[in-house]
Formats: sequence, C-alpha cells, structure tokens
Amino acid sequence: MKIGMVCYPTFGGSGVVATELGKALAKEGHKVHFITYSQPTRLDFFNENLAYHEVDVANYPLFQFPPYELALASKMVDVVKYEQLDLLHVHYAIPHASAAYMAKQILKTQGIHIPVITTLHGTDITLVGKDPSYEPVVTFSINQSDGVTAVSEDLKRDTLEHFDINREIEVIPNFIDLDRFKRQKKEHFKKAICPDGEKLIVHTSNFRKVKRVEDVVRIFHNIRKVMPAKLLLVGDGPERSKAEILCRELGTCNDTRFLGKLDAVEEVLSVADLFIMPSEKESFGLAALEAMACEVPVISSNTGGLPELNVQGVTGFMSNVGDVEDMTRNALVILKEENLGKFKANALARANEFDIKNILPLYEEYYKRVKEQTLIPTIR
Ligand code: GMT
Repeated sequence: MKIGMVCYPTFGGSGVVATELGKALAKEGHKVHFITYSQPTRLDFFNENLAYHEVDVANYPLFQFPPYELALASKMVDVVKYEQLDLLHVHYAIPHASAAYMAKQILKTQGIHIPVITTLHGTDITLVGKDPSYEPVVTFSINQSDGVTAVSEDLKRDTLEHFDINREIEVIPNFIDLDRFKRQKKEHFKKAICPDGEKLIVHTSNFRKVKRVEDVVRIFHNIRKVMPAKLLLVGDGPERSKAEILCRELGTCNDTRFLGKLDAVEEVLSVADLFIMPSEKESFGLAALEAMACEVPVISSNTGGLPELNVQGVTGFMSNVGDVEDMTRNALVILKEENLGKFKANALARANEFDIKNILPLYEEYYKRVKEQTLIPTIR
C-alpha cells in the first residue's frame, strides 16, 4: 500500500508511534510518505520505501497565526495526487484530522477518493480536544474519518463519553521495537553514575504539567532517605525549572541529573532499576513500555490506559494520582534486592506482548478493512 503518514515530528509519543509504524510498514514493503513540518526525530533510517514531504507555511504580515492547517491540507492534496496514495493515516486529531478532512474534500472534487484514518493518542482527547475552542472540530473530524483508532480501551471510553461520536473506534495499543529497546551491557555507564552501587531511578517525559515531574523528585527524595540512589531525568519541557528548584529545596541535586532530550534513551534505560511515571493523565504510557522492554519495573499512577500496561504487583505498582507516599512505599518494595530480579523479568515479559511484530499486523488488517469499506471507483 502507499500510505501518507501525518504526525508531529517531535519527541512526543504520537510522533514516535507514527514514525516507528511508518518504518515498520516500509520494512514490510509498503511505501510510506511522511507529511509534517520538519524531519521526524525518529526518522533516522534509510529505506527505499520511505519518503518525507515537508509542509512549508508561507507567511504574510497579515497573519498573526500562520495557517499551518491549510498548508498541511494543501500538501496532503499534492502528495496524495502525485504519489497516488491509497490512504492517509493521521496521528493526533488536532489539527491533523480536520486538515485531512479538507484535503479529502478537495480531492473528491477532482474524482479522487482517499480514505482517512485518524489515530487518537491522548491529550488530543483528554486535555486539549475537550476545550470548547476545539471540541466541535474534533468531534466533526473524528466522525468524518473513514477509520478511527485509539491507543487504549480507556482512551476509547473517554472519547465516547466526552464527544458525540457516531462511529466505531478500534483499539490498537502502542508497540515497541524490541530490537532497539532491550537491556544493553552498559556497565561502565552504570559505574560512572552509581559508583557505590546506588539504585538508579529514571524518568523520561516532555516535562509538561500532566507528567507531574515534581512527584518524581519527591518520590526520589523519600527513597534516598532509605537507601543510596541516583535519579536521571530525560527530556525537557515547561516544568523542568520547577523540578530543578524542588531538587534544590529538598537537597537532592547532587544525586540528580537532568540529561535533556536524548535520542538514545534505551542506553539510559539499560542501566535503570526503576522507572517512575506519576502522570495526571496517560492514555497508554509509551515511555513506561520502553522502560519495561529494557527490563525496568514501573511505579506509575493508575490513570487512563496505564492499568492496561502496568500489572499491579507484577511489573510494578500503580497508585492514585498524587499519592507520593504510596508510590514511595511501592518503589522501596521493588528496589529490595530479593524482589528486583523478579520485577525486572516480569516487566520484560509484559513488554514482549506489545512487540511491534504483534501490533503491526493489526494496523495492516485495519488499513485493508477501511480501504475495502470505502472502495469507490477513482478516476485519476
Ligand atoms: O505524553 C505526551 O504528552 C505526548 C503525547 C503525544 O501525543 O505525543 O503522548 C500520548 O500519546 C502516546 C502515544 O500514543 C501515549 O503513549 C501517551 O500516553 C499519550 N500521552 C498522554 O496521554 C498524556
């Protein structure tokens, strides 16, 4: 198939899922055309079946807000026509689903029917999508998509509860490339960070409010009262300085490192003993899955789709959002020498269930199904 993949090109989970899906489809022989405003971060791989089309947003002094959605729709029209695409798969509803709707209508006037699949990732529904300034457009463009997928049962429920949706939503969970995310031998790195055998705690995120990074710092502070430990924080975003200030207040700076946006997060995860994800909302928790694939147990909140990934008392523990004390108690259970090995093995076994090899066929079947259901003779 020839697929147009529309996504955010950044480190965020939706862009990562779109890029990894595109790469995997290309390896299977599909032609995948990425359409976005800059080279996707994880598109670091050459394959003759992959192409990237950059959206240029022509600016004009009148525009206080450059109209990206229009430029994106125009680019989609162009790529669908000239690359003869079979379908468009857009990741994150805002503004990709409505831009795809517009592209589809334009193409229709030219006798070209292009099916559109929208994948809902999380905050496009649970946070920003519900805002009255976007809700009518989000509802409309989900309903106008030829196929809709959500990354967890919880996200599907949330979408049906908060939006007036008149179509089926298929749940296809996030996935992991186990060839890339696996525990690597990085003993020298562990020794450099934890020279005295301290336990290593890791958090990775985009440091937005929803990630509750300050809870990570507080849990770490509590753990360190009981055992020697170090904390590595990977990623960057608006809440980073608050987290740094809290480290200073709690006196944990010497044992904490902010590593910023790292490409090779699997190298850090390879030496970790525990991953913390205390999010306020989390539709799936891809970062936790990446940790589990590297044999790292997870302390998380019990929000959103996290119970569909993190198995209570098996791969880690879940607590109510903000319950730092409970998260600390659970972290200390996992970090006990006699427990750690079992939790690590369980985390890996659970991650194996989300192997891209298991999830890719679900997308391929869904593409086929949507394409067949929307089959209209096209005149090119
Ligand atoms: O986590 C983020 O804030 C990034 C966000 C995104 O859309 O880029 O991630 C969402 O999509 C991921 C991939 O499907 C999910 O694994 C994350 O759980 C989800 N984030 C939230 O729901 C907060």
